[in-house]
Amino acid sequence: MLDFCGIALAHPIVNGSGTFDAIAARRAFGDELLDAFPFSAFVSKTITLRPRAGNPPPRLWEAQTGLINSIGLPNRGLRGYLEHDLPELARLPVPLITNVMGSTEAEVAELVEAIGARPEVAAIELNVSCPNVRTGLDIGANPESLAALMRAVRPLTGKPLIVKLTPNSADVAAVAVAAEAEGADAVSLINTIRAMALAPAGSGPWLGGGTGGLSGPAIRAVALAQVAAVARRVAIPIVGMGGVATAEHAKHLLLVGATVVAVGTESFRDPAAGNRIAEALKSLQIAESPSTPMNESEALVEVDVNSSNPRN
Ligand code: RRO
Repeated sequence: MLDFCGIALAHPIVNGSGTFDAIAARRAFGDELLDAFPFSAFVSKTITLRPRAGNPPPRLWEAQTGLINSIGLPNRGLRGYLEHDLPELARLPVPLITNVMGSTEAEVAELVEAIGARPEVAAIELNVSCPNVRTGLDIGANPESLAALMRAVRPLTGKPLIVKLTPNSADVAAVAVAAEAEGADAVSLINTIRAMALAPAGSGPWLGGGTGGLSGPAIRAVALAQVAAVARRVAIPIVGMGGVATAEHAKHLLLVGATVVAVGTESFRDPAAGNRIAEALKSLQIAESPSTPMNESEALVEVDVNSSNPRN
């Protein structure tokens, strides 16, 4: 068992928020899903205080080496989540982490207080990094505004608070340091990188939201660099993610200092990817992160020694 902020995890592989719909998966695959749940904890899609319809379609663009999404946070809102989704998610065989986002401190505070009061929820992830709504990004790109948000919400719950950082900031490590200083229990990164695709006719943006967030293989090297940079500056656990599709990819994030690794875009291609990666990781014999995060050059040496093809 792995200890993550006081939560016992059977292995280090979780899902990235919004990339695996556990309720739909149960409908599609039946209760067998419970026997072989792909992740050691389930992170919910982001919820907001009030229901949101999300962005106009099209919402996805398949890029050559990744996926650009402009989903725009469709969700039932806090009340709908508590009434409809939480009872379903509480039946999952793994701890539940609820991801929340607000456009003001007061909204985030209301969400944290309400979700924090629910015994079904093991931890709260604060999404301060959605690239597809204006207010989501601003807070997480700036250490001072994130610190102010943390000061407002930290006293409202005893549950672990995980801050989901944006890669779209000048200095992601400075934001992580601010989160830690104001009582975050963990940070998670990276969210998607702001990106754009033009309609094939060249007439304008393809995505209904104009721009979107890039995920998948294209961002793995960025994720590795940002997780390494954050690990050098904070002592709290890190959930590393970005383009992980194999156990080797997960291992690389663990080597540079992540405690837990999230799988996102790969689950769209292979819904069982979480289990596949967790199993393969066991045979790589690194189910636990190194006690001292490596710096980039140490990590590169390790990767070169242990990987048959470090370029993949
Ligand atoms: O819903 C989305 O468009 C979305 C969110 Br909340 C997020 O955090 N990251 C992302 O790529 N898309």
